[in-house]
Amino acid sequence: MSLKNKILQHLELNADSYISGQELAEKFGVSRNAVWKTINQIKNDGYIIESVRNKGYCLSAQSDVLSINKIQSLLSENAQNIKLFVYESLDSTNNEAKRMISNGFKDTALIIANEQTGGRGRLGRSFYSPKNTGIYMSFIIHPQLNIADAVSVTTAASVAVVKAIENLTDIKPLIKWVNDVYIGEKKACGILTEAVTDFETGCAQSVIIGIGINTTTESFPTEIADRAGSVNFGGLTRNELIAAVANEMTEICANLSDKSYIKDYRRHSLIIGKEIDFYINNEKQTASAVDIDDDGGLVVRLQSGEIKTLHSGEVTVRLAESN
Ligand code: BTX
Repeated sequence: MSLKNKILQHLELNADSYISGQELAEKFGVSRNAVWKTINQIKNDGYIIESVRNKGYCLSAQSDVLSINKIQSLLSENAQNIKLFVYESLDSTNNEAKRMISNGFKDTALIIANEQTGGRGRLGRSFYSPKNTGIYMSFIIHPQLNIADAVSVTTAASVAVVKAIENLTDIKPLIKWVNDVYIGEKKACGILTEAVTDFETGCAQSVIIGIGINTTTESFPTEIADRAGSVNFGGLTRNELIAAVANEMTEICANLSDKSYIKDYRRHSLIIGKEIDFYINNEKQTASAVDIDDDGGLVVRLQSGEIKTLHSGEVTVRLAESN
């Protein structure tokens, strides 16, 4: 480990308390001048470090710089086996996950990027992923589920995100079927799940769960500015939110078959009880959203009175009718 990483790790483990240059120099067997130079390098990476004469250096716990050490230290015992990868920039964390899997990667992992240059949404859409102000990450799991059950992982991931946000803030996020997380009337998170299938067994060999969360993004491209929003909860760092989502995901995935997360999904549904529009065979249909079934399907009542369950697709909420 480089001196920079050693000092950073030590400051992170003691965040918000002062450590003298002398203590760091003795601990790592280097001169105080080397410590001073290294502290400046760490500051240049974006960390907030206060230096006070006669007290030393103090890393602010509010430093919002992605850090493997910090995330690792916040992972629960059950989540400790997740291998963490943090990148400054990637085309897409889902693409990186696919590259790793095709190179034979077999572990549970979380790939995180500080920005994505080609962040992907569903159906070939893009996900705006600017530097420093969002979480762009992909879990790789190997659940050996059949394809139908693998789909439920997406539902589980949206529950993990809302629970993580609720655990750390006073915000009340809601889930818009299938898997968008809304804060107020703005989409703050999107989830893209992709499976690598074993054709012989018909099982999802590996599942990639890509999660994009806007944390402090303030301005969005014009075409999405009216729909996109951020979590933006003062003092919440990306490292904390990433670890909280990973901890929730670990718990939910360990009990995926008991479907208990569906209760949480229903509780956070933005659309149950609302009038919605959706398309079947390019034809617009209007219905009332009645329930979410145990497989994550959306149960709707059509205007004809017929009850139908949707398993995929896009719905829009008719705000005027639904208040
Ligand atoms: P989606 O197709 O439901 O959402 C994409 C749509 O949402 C876009 O067409 C646009 O209207 C809007 N949008 C684009 N960027 C944002 C944004 N930052 N915030 C809110 N709305 C936006 C949702 O697809 C799935 C997105 C998954 C993103 C993650 S990030 C990590 C991983 N890597 C990757 O390439 N994708 C996933």
